[in-house]
Parts: sequence; C-alpha cells; structure tokens
Amino acid sequence: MEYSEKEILDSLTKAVVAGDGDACAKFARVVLEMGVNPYKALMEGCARGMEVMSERYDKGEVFVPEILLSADAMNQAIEILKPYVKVDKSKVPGKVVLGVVEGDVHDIGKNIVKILLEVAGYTVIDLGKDVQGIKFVDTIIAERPDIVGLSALMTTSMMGMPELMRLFAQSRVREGISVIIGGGPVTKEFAEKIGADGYGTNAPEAVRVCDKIMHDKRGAN
Ligand code: B12
Repeated sequence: MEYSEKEILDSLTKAVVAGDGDACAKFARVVLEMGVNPYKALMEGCARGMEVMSERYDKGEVFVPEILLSADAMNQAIEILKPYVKVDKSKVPGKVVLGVVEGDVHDIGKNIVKILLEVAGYTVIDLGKDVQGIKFVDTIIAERPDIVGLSALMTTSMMGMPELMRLFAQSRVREGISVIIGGGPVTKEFAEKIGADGYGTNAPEAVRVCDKIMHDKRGAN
C-alpha cells in the first residue's frame, strides 16, 4: 500500500495518540520503507502525538494512564527510527547536561528533548528526574558542558529554578555555560526573570535554541 508523506506522519501521530505501540512500530517501518526523513518523523509524527495528548489532558479529554500508554507507544517508533537518523556532522557539536529539577518526576518531555538533541548531533548527559542542585553542579564541573537544560512540569518545582541559578553562580560554574529551561509552566518572561539564556516550549524548539547558542558561541571565539 502506498502512502503520501503527510499520511505517514499523520498516521504516526494518530498511533501515538491512540497509545498503539504496534501501529507506531508499523508506521515507523513505513517511514523507512518509503524513504521519509526519520528526523522529520520523530519531530512531526512522534513528538506531535505527545503534544496532542498534553492538550487533550488539559481539556480533560484524557487521563494520565493514556498519556503513559502514548509515551510507551511512541518509544517503540523511536527505537526503530533512531538508528536511521543521520546526525548532522557539519554542525558544531555541543555538549548538553539535561535533567528534571528536584521534586519533579515528570520526565516524558525531557526524554523527548534528549532524543531530538541527540539526533541533532549533541552529546547529552542525562541526569534523569528529581535531580538535586548539587548533582547538576558536580556534573557541570566534571563534564564542562556548553549548555545545561533544566526541565520542570510543576509550578512548585519550577520555583527551584531561580535557586539553581543562584547555586550555579555561587559555585562559580555559571561562566562558560548557557542555561536553558523548559516544561509546562515555564514562560519566556520567567526565563528572562531568572537570567536563563534560553527557553523552549517543545523539543524541536529546544534543538533550535541550542543550535543558536552554539552558533553564537563559536561565532564569538
Ligand atoms: C504524565 C503526567 C504525570 C506522570 C508522569 C510520568 C512521567 N514519567 O513523566 C505521573 C503520574 C507520575 C505524574 C505525577 C504527578 N503529577 Co503530573 N502530569 C502528567 C501530565 C498528564 C502529562 C505530562 C507529560 O508527560 N506531557 C507530555 C510531554 C511530551 O510534554 P512536556 O512534559 O510538557 O514536555 C515538552 C515541553 O514542555 C518541552 N520541555 C520539557 N522539558 C524541557 C526542557 C527544556 C530545557 C526545554 C527547552 C524544553 C522542555 O519539550 C517537551 C517535548 O515537546 C501533566 C499534564 C500536562 N498537560 O502537562 C500532569 C501535570 C504536570 N502533573 C501535575 C501534578 C500536580 C502531579 C502530581 C503532584 C499529582 C499527585 N497529586 O500526585 C504528581 C507529581 C509527582 C512529582 N513529585 O513530580 C500537574 C502540575 C500542576 C502544576 N502546575 O504544578 C499537571 C500539569 C496536571 C494538572 N493540570 O494538574 N504526572
């Protein structure tokens, strides 16, 4: 059966939304067979599906179990697609330390950000969820990343972000790194207020923000 590119991407989105792992795997294979760009399939098929689920949750149309099913289903597509995504070697490689801030266990979005950054050519050190400030500091000292990405999905945990910024400054690790933040309650205004260097509302934006930071950084050298 022949599908257009749009049909394939839409089918992937629908399979993620339905939490149907078999369909996700099927359409991930169709992506490869039909020569659709696997990166595009991740961004516009898979990640889009999770965005739809978040919107539906906010409207009260779906509940947490369905979100978790969708995330599992999406992972089946990602496993098939990821090995085929061509990492853009022409781009300046950057290193990102990524984690969900302390008190917060929501990591589905952070995991998507991680995957898209990796396929975009970044080295990602993933500290996981509910990450204590000191762990960020120790990792920054040990790994000397270009960028630190902080994720928070709750207003309470988001309030830990300004504290983290102070901790980074006090620990003298702020210089030379760019801090970007994201997650449901995070806004551009909040990012500016706490002195973050960047902010993104979704995973593709996270990649764009990191690309800009790396571009400016190399341009300045
Ligand atoms: C799934 C879910 C859970 C799951 C999490 C499973 C997991 N492994 O992640 C479970 C069941 C564990 C859970 C628990 C709780 N949850 Co909950 N949860 C959700 C839910 C429904 C979906 C979140 C999600 O995965 N969305 C899909 C992903 C793809 O989207 P995303 O996370 O936003 O990520 C995208 C962007 O934000 C961005 N992004 C994310 N991180 C970063 C980082 C950077 C640097 C950048 C640039 C971008 C970026 O890119 C991502 C991909 O595009 C949300 C509702 C919602 N609409 O968000 C509530 C929600 C976040 N939870 C909420 C609450 C209150 C809780 C609990 C306290 C409930 C309770 N009473 O026990 C606990 C908290 C536990 C804790 N200490 O953390 C509230 C938070 C309210 C608030 N504003 O503070 C929400 C908003 C629901 C609500 N409306 O009340 N939850």
